Amino acid sequence: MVTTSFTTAKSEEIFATAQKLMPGGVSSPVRAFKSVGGQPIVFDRVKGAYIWDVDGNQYIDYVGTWGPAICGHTHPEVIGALKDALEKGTSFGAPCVLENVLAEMVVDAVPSIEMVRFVNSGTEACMAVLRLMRAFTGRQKVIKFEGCYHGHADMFLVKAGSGVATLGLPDSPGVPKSATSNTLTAPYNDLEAVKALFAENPDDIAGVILEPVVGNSGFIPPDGGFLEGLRLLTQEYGALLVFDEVMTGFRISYGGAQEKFGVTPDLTTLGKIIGGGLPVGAYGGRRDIMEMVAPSGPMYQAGTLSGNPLAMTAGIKTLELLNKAGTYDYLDKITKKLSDGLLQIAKECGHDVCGGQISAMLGLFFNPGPVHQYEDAKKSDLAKFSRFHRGMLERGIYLAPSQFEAGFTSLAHTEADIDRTLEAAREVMSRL
Ligand code: HOZ
Repeated sequence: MVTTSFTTAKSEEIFATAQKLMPGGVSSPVRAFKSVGGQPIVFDRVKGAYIWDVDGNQYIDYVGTWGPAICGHTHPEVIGALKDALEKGTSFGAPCVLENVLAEMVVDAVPSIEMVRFVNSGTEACMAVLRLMRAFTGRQKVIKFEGCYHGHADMFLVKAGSGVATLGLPDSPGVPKSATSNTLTAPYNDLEAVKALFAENPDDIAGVILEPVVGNSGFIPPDGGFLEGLRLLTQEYGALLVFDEVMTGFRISYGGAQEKFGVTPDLTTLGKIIGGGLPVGAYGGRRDIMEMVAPSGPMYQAGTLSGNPLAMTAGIKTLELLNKAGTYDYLDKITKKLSDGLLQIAKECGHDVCGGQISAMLGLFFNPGPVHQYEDAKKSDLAKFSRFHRGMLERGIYLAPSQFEAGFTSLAHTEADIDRTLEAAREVMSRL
């Protein structure tokens, strides 16, 4: 195991300059390592399941650029297709046939999606879907869950997960009260709380949006009956059900969490994997709702780079690679081996932990559990997680720098990678 040769001098030097140029030295908060301490690692290149920093250290990567790298980084078929597409141009700002190809793949795969609109990020997709929920129902209020993260648009920055949870931020300054006055919140997995909100506002709720499997307060699966209950409640009150599958889409299964759990929402947001590592997002759903979107209908939403040929190409190739027999069995097998192994080692080393996995998504809380919602996740031993994170980093294992983020595996992770990770975990856990 690598411990003594671990140096990060170049990373530190580059990050010192970055801090003078960019807020916190980063382009997105979670990666700043604020909650685990130490300095972020500055990376140079990626390949397969591995990532190399500017000091030459190699890591097994369980962040996978926060989800998109499910086929492994720089897959030769994705890169080859991108090189060909690049020669033809990076952006047309006009229709291209690649949009049809990816749209058809998404429609075929995701049970709720009959029509789709491509955008450039998950944030954009969620922002647009909220407008669509309101436009379609003519209602203003929306229910979101504590610790779920739907991007950084004003109306979602209420009890949000991901960076907001990681940094322990209260609601963000700069968000006007008027923007969030129609955002109602409930604890995740608490159907009674949602029932109460509907009973109080029977004619005012446009819909319910959630991560069907939470990845932004750590990994939290839905309790049995929760998704089904939301489906029935929204139908009863004439509201829409929206699954934010930016993280879970094409990861939990090819058809996402909605396919895995057999619950079909009215609308779905996607991102990450469908762009194969390039900036992309999408929202889609029932045809009668999607036909509200301009220019078919009156709800306005637009984007210069939306549906650009590079993002479409990377997405198409990535979905082609995923849509093969055995893909998800493999992802589930190696991820289960990792998750079970971590839980077992932690227990043998005397730590109170809980966690689990579904397909290629996993989590481990330093918390006796069970964790059903963000309030439970918050009780985790964050100082212990920080020491664990640092120890793993020093041994060549790159984990998300927050207890409140999920872990991701890819088709490029081998059994040997998992064994090496567990060996490192045993060393670290025995000294925590
Ligand atoms: N929203 C991402 C995690 N859920 C964080 C992205 C980043 O910091 O790069």
